[in-house]
Amino acid sequence: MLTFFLGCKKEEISKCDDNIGLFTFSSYPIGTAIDFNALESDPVYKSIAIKQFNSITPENIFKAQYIHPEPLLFNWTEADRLASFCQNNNKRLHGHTLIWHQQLPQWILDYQGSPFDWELLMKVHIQTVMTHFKNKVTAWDIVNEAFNEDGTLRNSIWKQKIGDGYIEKAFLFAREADPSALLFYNDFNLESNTTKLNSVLSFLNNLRNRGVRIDGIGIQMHISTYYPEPTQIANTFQKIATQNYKIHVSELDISVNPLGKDFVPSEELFNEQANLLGSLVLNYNQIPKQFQHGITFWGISDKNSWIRDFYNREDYPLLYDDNYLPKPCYCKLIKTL
Ligand code: 9MR
Repeated sequence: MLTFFLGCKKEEISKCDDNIGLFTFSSYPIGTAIDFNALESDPVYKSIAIKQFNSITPENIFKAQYIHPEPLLFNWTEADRLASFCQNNNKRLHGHTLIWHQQLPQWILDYQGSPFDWELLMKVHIQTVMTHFKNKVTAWDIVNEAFNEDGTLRNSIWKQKIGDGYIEKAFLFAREADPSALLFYNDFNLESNTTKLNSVLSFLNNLRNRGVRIDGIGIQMHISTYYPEPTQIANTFQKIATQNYKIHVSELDISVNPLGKDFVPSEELFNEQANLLGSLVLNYNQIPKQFQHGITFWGISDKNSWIRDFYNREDYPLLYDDNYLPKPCYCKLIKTL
């Protein structure tokens, strides 16, 4: 029943046959977050990842909890397998994420030490991971979600232990570890919350004025058919690009049920989802080329999306339905790229 509403019309996807991927329609990278377990266990998932996308962001396995489980232990096994997958299939690997307040291992949460000890811990984490993936990861989300919605700095464990200067230090340590990697600041709601966007921009500009190199901003864009307005998205792209930051639409999904109501699927709603994606892409196309880092979807099929688990609600936020059939937003993407 749902598949009927979700599916593209056959003639619409005929342009995209088995050997052609989404990225072949685009002048900038088209990415997906990869759920490593799905990649290794689900051949359909894997073949779509290979065929359709040319940029990969690890959804979880590069986060400190997985990659740095003990003070002196780095677990490279899965991350290395993903890096080889990217190399073998000619995919860009976007590293996500080094400094965040979530998905930290217990030993970091329990760590006792002076601000200097914490700074050293952060340095070792950033530099060990970045050095390990030198020439394999071309860009990194160095700091993730450091701001509150009111534009103040989030009181994360890093801010508590090191002070407000932790962001500057994280970027400096990163640059030292891999001078050729692109360094990003990544956050959510930047497209809908002007106060937050302005704070992030003035904070990063201030760091730049002090000589810290920051290459780009990841706008996550966990958005919905209810908000934001396409003009807000356009204004956000404009504002960031005019201040000389690359823009990565870094975690795109479009919820069709953000309020978690009893869900009534309709063709109209999935067309609305497609139209919002279409206008986002048309606006992204307007950004000067040197600032287009790419558009990354936060998953492949609705069934793999974090949203269902996290919010415990029925939702269909991605390009493919639960049976891996392309949805109207997929067709719209091909038309607008
Ligand atoms: O998609 C990720 C999910 O599998 C994890 O359980 C979750 C843990 O908080 O993190 C999700 O990814 C997040 C990303 O790393 C940062 N921005 C928000 C994403 C969705 O929560």
